[in-house]
Amino acid sequence: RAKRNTFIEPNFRLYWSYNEIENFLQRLANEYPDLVKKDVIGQSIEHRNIHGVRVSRNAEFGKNPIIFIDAGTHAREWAGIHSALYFLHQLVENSTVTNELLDKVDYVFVPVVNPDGYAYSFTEDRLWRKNRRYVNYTCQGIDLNRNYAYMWRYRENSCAGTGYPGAYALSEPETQAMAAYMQSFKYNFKLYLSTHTYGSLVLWPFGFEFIYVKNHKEHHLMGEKFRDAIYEATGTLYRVGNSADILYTANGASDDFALAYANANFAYTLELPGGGSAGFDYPQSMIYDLVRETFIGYRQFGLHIKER
Ligand code: ING
Ligand code: ZN
Repeated sequence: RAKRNTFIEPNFRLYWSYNEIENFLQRLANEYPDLVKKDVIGQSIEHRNIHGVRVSRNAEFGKNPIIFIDAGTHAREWAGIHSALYFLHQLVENSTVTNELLDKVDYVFVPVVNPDGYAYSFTEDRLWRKNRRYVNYTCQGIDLNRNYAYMWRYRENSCAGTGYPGAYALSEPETQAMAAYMQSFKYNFKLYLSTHTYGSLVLWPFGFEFIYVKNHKEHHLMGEKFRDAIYEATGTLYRVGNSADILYTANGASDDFALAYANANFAYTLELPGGGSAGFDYPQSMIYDLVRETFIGYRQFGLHIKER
């Protein structure tokens, strides 16, 4: 007998605490055991669980092409976390809308790569970015998006507010958890999306140097689908391009790692639109519109992967 859909629409007009996010992920796993599997992929510096969520209609995960989506690598980028959570919610709980996205594609989410930073940005410092490793009195936090094991420390090295890559590649439990989780799928990804804010940009590799990935034309095309669908729906205009060209170079980032080390066919960093006084502190009053807008873009990625 078909189960009645009795879920209570989660409140995407609010920012959720880490605890609320964990409860949401657990609820999805409990309520949709055939569709959703939740993994604890590791623990942060302060011993919080880092969660991964697999969504697939097949009993055997990864029979379909896999799309891997991360968010919350940088603590203050709350709008990215909630956009990923909303996409996950739509996939699982609004299947009349997302049927087309699940029939030929499997999804992996790590919605909060940096839970310590996220919690810290909630209670102590709204603009905190890095993880919560104590290095020394003047240097606190590793930039997790400089700590991945591809071209690690190719350029930067200082412990400035952004960009500190850590003592060695994958020195941090958060990036170790990500690398191990990627490996657990045998590096068999079609598409990797790393969700950040801000700048309204769709960035394709490489980021470490002014070098274009081999299939940059298809990267660009897929990015334009994301851009055009959102522009049509809401008028928000993204730019699509190479990270180094249209933003800046960055080494040890997750997208380069996913592509060059973890073998993904496509990898992007998404910079969602900015808001608030610092750009990263996107106002809560606007978050519901943003997560729905970002969904329109994520959907295009799903459709492109499904149809190629
Ligand atoms: N931006 C990304 C950063 O880690 C980036 C931009 C990613 C550039 C990957 C190049 C390669 O700095 C934010 N907002 O974090
Ligand atoms: Zn970021």
